[in-house]
Amino acid sequence: MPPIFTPKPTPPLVLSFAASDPTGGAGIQADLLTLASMGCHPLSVITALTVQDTAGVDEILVIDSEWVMDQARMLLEDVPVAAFKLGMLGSPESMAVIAEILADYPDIPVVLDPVLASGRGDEFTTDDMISAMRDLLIPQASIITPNSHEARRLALFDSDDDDMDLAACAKHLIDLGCEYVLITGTHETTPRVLNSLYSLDGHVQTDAWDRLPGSYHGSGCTLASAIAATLAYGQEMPLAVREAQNFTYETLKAAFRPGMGQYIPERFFWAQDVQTEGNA
Ligand code: PXL
Repeated sequence: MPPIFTPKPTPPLVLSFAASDPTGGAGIQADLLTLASMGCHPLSVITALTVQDTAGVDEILVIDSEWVMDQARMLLEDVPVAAFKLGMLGSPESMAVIAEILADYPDIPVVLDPVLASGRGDEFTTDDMISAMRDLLIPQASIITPNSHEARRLALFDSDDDDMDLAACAKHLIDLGCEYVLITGTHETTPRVLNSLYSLDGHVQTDAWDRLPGSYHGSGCTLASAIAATLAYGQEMPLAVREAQNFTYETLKAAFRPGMGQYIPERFFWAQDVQTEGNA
């Protein structure tokens, strides 16, 4: 008798809206690697192309918002998505069409990484985009994951209160309508990196991590995708956020430097271990 073919169960599907980073460090490539490494199947809608190397971004080609919409709509008619992840979205028009799509799937968790600039300072955003993010996307997000610079920029956008500390910024962002805010502390001067999670009830948890020596390209994309993966597996938010940080920390410890610029997180650190053991 021929062997009976039993189809394998489909892993959780996570749809990432993001821009291409040819280095594979950040952007959609970071999301695909992270989601795959965490056992999800990644779906992708490309919002922009960048020309960059590990040292910086040279050019950005924004994809027309109609194309962004068509890519997503066709996919969503076909397959059931367990979580959405939003990275660099390219234009206020694309943000508007993505907001419409999210509104049609209100039960699917949304992880919004409010990418305003690269970690190296390349600027990605206009005031129109910050407005669209605040008005259309943050209200639909299950969690947003700004670093401390992004949290201040997003919160202070409509405020003159320069004295707002990060907890006050978090409250301001929660008031825009998202369920959780995770503010990452890499850019602060604390001895350890402090990542703090807030909800409508206020401060939920702070996780502290040793400062690693390198400068990393794509750590924020990795963290946000890892949260999307853990949510797609049904984890509750506080635990999802902690597990995603754990995963990200491992990728940074195993990071490599392929060119003359920043280090790239090793999203398959666990496969490397297996390989080394196999060769021993
Ligand atoms: O890390 C934010 C980010 C997101 N998306 C793309 C990027 C970067 C940073 O450089 O290039 C495409």
